[in-house]
Amino acid sequence: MITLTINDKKVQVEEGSTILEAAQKAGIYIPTLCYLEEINIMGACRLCVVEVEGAKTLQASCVTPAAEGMVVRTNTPFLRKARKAILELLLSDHPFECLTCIRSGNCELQKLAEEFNIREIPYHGEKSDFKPDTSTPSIIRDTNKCILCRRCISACSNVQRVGILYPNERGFKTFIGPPFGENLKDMPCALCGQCVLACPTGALHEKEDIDEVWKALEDPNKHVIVQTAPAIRVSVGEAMGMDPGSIVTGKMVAALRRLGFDRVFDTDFAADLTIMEEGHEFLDRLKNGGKLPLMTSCSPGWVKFCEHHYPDFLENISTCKSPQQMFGALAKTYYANKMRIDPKNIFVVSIMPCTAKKFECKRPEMTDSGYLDVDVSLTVREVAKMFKQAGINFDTLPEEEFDAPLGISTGAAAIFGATGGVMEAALRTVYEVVTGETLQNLDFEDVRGLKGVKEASVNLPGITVKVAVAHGLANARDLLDQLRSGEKEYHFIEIMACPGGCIGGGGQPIPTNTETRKRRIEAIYNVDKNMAIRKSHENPAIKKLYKEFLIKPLGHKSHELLHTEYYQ
Ligand code: HC0
Ligand code: SF4
Repeated sequence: MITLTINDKKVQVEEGSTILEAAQKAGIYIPTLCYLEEINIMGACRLCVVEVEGAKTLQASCVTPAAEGMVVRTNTPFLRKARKAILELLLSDHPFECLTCIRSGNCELQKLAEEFNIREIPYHGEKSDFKPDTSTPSIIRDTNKCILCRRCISACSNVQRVGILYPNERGFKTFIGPPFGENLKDMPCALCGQCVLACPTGALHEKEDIDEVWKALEDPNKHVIVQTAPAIRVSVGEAMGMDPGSIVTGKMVAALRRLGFDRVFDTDFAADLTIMEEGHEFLDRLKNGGKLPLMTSCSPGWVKFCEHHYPDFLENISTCKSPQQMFGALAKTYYANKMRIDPKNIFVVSIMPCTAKKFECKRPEMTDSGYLDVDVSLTVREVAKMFKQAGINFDTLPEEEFDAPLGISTGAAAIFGATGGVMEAALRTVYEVVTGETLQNLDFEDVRGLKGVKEASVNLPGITVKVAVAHGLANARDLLDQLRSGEKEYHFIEIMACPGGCIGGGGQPIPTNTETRKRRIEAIYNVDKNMAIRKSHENPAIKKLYKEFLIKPLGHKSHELLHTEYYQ
């Protein structure tokens, strides 16, 4: 341990800690901007500067190691002036669009400008004038709002190891983006949105589709239905001001109903269906010598990443569409028939923790119902805005139930939202289908948690099935490279593009960090534990769907509506 003095207070920290960490441990606030815990630690913005006795210049506390006997001051008139000048310089090349900015009210630069009492900018001169990149259906890059903190670069290069964002040019002309100012559309970008979560301002954000949903809700000829992703029932509350990990399933249903949706359904229903189809696909490949390991297909960021970076594994990816898309295809066929509604008048909205889902629903493969299977996909942040626009007091809402039949689901579906959940749900079903026996312990602990790559094995008659789970694209790379080299062999693999799985998706509330991810994961497993049914094949609405419509897993209708192939 090291002892140093910060603002006359003795602080003990472990060797290797930075001054910033020591201050945080002592409850002393130092403002930061480019610093993002565990992701971006480079001392670029200098806002966290402190005075260190004996040092000739101010030191960036996020990168300066704490040392034995060090005497530090974090709050002096000179430091306040220096920090204010840094902010004023940043703001001198920042558009004054706070009132109309997507991050207004949740912008780190805006918060600091207010804290430092900045009422005018003393520096006037040339301003950056970049054209926003609106080339993808998922993410918008507005370089004029970029403060060059490089947090997005670290998220893309280190957390995801995709590496398509760079500093371009030099000096005043510097901008962060794909090389040579290319558009995201023309890059091997996964559209995962981890860069969006890292951005402190409005320079990177989702493409907003709220107005399109309001328009559909206002159209008397449209039957507008909504589906909610597994991970959002533990994060929508957070976007409405509740604690991370609050479980708000019933209130979320009530709020969506008050927005005017004709039916409030659940992606979890389709997640159970995915397990039926994917579980049988796995058994079919195992029995008939199909391509193994089978890899899950539900994370569109992962699928896009595979298409660009590991096309040799495309045949390994399950032909199952994601639950979002299975839901859409069924809504405009099975449900439309049942309700006697012309599918052209059905408008399907999904609420997802994801930016890549916006891209997925616009993929040309996703029109097997004869229409766009899912019309619009909103992020958690967008739906929270709709609740606020509608004056919904989330806290006081009653708990309401999803509508039947596309709202009935199991605990197995709920855990899809956490890394390892799809695998665990699949194993619960595959085991019972193959052995005909009741699984004694439903909790596959080995595939749970935040370890980058997890492994487990399950004994089925005549074979030990080896499975692996990776979350975050850097971990996916490690796993895929080991498969390519023959170092590892598995039968079944789950890959999710985002760290933590969908609970850490690019469409989740900001901030999303390790702490919020942990709390949301804990909540997801509590949802599962409290469900009456916890295995997908026991979902009565799914049984009925097969009886009335699909007939059997991997049957003709399933192939027509629920399966696809990926290529790029
Ligand atoms: Fe997910 Fe999904 S679990 S990808 O992470 O499979 O976005 O929550 O909706 O589709 O169900 C996201 C979350 C989903 C899908 C489901 C899968
Ligand atoms: Fe990188 Fe993901 Fe952002 Fe694309 S969306 S730039 S892959 S972090």
